[in-house]
Amino acid sequence: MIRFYFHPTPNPAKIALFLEEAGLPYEMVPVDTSKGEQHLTAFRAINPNGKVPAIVDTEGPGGKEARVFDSTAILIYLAEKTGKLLGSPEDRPELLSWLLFLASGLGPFSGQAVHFQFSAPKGLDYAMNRYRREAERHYQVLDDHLEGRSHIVGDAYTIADISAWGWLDRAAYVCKGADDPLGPYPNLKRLFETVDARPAVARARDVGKDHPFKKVNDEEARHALFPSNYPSAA
Ligand SMILES: N[C@@H](CCC(=O)N[C@@H](CS)C(=O)NCC(=O)O)C(=O)O
Repeated sequence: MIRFYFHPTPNPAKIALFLEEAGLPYEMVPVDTSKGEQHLTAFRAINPNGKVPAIVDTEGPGGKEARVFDSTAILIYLAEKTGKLLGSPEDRPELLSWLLFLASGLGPFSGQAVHFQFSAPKGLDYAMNRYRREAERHYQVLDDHLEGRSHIVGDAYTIADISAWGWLDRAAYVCKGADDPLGPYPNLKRLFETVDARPAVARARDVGKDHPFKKVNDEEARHALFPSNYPSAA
């Protein structure tokens, strides 16, 4: 059994999609990051970085309970555990390269682009432009790579496509104000639409639907999500 620590945001969404694709039994454990539940001692024992997603595999290596945190680590762990969505062994160098590109580039730059366009104080144009343009540059790298290819790695659907989907799903926020945010990247748009049409995506989107996650972006939420902005409280 997998315990899946979840909030309805892009990085946990990747794991929801993998679990649904693989048909692994799992129990969703809500972590309401707007209420600060990611900072609770019990959760920090599972992810010392205080972020979602994280999992506990009650039957980890050697039959022992194991924690895994960070979406890319979880995707690799679960893909290796199940033998699913890893692509072919010859493509492993490409898979690792693109997974790390997504984990260290597309994801963080997309996240910061959203932060500076929606949450940061007004007037920080340099930072806003820097992160948005870097996110768009990562879109372009992927779009160029996908020319003449059906998927990011090899010719099959893998965890690299799942990883990309998690953040591409938020392109309208990353590219604030754009009518068709993926329009300038036709190969990337095609990949997103191909993944997004999978039946498992509809199931992944339903994860946590019945839990009353906090939606209000008030002072409590800002303290919980951006604690480094409040050093005196740390
Ligand atoms: N590198 C991490 C990033 C995790 C992350 O930033 N998660 C966000 C949700 S998408 C989160 O927990 N935000 C709440 C917080 O930062 O306190 C991963 O890929 O899992």
